[in-house]
Amino acid sequence: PLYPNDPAYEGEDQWGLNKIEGPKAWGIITGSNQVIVAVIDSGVDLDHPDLQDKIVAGWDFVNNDDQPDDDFGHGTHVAGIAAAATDNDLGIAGVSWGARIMPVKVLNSSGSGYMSDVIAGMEYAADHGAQVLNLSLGGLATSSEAQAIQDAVDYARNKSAVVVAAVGNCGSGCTIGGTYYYNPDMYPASCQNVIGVAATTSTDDRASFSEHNTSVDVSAPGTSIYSTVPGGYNYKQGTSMATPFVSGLAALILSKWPDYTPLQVETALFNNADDLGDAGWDEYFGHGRINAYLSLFYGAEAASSSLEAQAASQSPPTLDAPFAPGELLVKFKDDPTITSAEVASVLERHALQVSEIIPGLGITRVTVPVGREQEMIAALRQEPLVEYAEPNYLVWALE
Ligand SMILES: [Ca+2]
Ligand SMILES: [Ca+2]
Ligand SMILES: [Ca+2]
Ligand SMILES: [Ca+2]
Repeated sequence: PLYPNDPAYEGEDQWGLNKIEGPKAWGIITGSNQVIVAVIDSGVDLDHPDLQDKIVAGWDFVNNDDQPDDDFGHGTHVAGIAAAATDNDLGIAGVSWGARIMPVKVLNSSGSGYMSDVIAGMEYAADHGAQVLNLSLGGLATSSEAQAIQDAVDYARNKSAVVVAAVGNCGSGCTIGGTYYYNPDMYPASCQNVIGVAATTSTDDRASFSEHNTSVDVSAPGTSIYSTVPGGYNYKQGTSMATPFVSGLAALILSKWPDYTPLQVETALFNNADDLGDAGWDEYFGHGRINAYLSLFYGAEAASSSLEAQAASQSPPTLDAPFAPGELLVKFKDDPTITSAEVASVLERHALQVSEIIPGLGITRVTVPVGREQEMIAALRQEPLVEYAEPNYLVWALE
């Protein structure tokens, strides 16, 4: 085993690192600086002394600038858990000592944002070489209406990026946007090809808030988690905090096995997790609490898609999910015989104003009269040229 000299680790403020067998894993590999973890969140404190040397260029999709600083305090915490500067006699240790952090700001100073920015952020990260996408955020959507975020997941995955997302903190019920929800499916965690992460305690119990449903693939420490915050360090809890433990471990796996596909990384994580609760996969812990040492030591051999199949067989719940008023996400069919004039005429017929085109995926954000979103969605879904039309869901930091 290898033990870092960071004071918070030595002072036993970072129980999660020992729980996942960090020291034994670090004895094998401490993490390559060739692996980039995108923290798609509220930004990162770009000059935090325990992070600044780990940060690569990113983007701020909220303010549309190249300074994705953290004005909410969530993304900085997430970044430190996955990949703080480690063994530098300062602050905390991260799961991957070497991985670099790409800050991608999609949540505003209140910790909320739009699915359209999450999609654009995922695409940006995948296009700029991130191999792990950490999404400690989520929104409500029905699976039939979450095609835009699924497209972004698939886009990233086709560029060999592993997508890791928090399953949500409404496991004992919660109020979102004035409506009470119990254990709702959160997106992107509920998309296919996403590693959904639940939260555990220092005694390997489920954190009381952690959601339990088919989106749970694995679990990781998520209570009393000490990490970086803007200007210092503090404790937070949430599936948001569990998620970067998995992202950091994915970065370690990719350091040892650089040619692994996302499926092989998932398999290494799933097959080598410490089973908790009922034997085998269960909806509280998924395949179990991650084990960094075993995931590295044995590596992946076979594909495991049982959970994805299980998730696909569930009928989607109907949710009155909060969305951006007066905005829709529309995708036109990817068909070279469709002319731009034909697209323009559809837009014109429905009096739609284009606000933004998310380039790689060809998803268009359009404005419609406030209050008429559902009516416009129904009308657009009748258009032969339209592949899908959906609300622009609101998303939140899952703390
Ligand atoms: Ca900025
Ligand atoms: Ca440190
Ligand atoms: Ca999954
Ligand atoms: Ca189990």
